[in-house]
Amino acid sequence: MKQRLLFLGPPGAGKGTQADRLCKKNNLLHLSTGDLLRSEVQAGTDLGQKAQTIMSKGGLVSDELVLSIVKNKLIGLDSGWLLDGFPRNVFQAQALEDLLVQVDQPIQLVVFLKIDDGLLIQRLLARGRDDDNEEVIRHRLEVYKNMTAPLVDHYRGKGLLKAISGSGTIDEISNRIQEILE
Ligand code: B4P
Repeated sequence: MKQRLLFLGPPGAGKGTQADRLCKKNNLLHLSTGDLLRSEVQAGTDLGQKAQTIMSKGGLVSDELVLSIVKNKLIGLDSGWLLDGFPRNVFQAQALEDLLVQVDQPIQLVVFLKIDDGLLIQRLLARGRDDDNEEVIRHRLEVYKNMTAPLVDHYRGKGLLKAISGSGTIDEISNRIQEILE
């Protein structure tokens, strides 16, 4: 099975949910930049304080902060990994590629979870995290369309992307992902 994966998709597509399951089952390190940033916020670090205001409005935290977190986790790692919610823009994707060349661990597969806006909004409102209110969700979707969606073509062009539908039950989506990982 592929050991170096990236999950791409809009907020609420199920990236975090599926990444968590897959990593537990296959012993991969789950690297969610959203979770890592929320831990910094909770711990009240300088980085967390800088990130909090941006996250509560649904914007993207600075590339510099996010990259420093990811680099610390990836360098020296000897297990497989799954990147969830990172990269979020072309600059982060390029920086990631440079880093992965350095550590000689190229991405093996990018899984793109496709899903309609209506379903995303419904799911996120039902979750009700601090940044899950309708105004902030709509802004996160705009940011996704402008900044993150171009990565779909970026990875498709490299022959790394496989798209699956993100609608259906959590088990159905896990099965779809399992099929493309074999
Ligand atoms: P993230 O933590 O990445 O938030 P997200 O995109 O909303 O999460 P995700 O898409 O994983 O949610 P999931 O589908 O699992 O980012 C939050 C913020 O952090 C960003 O807005 C940004 O400010 C900052 N940030 C993070 N990474 C960054 C980066 N690289 N650069 C800059 N800033 C960054 O879950 C959604 C809900 O749907 C859950 O309640 C789940 O239970 C439910 N669900 C999942 N699958 C379902 C299904 N099949 N059916 C029904 N419900 C389902």
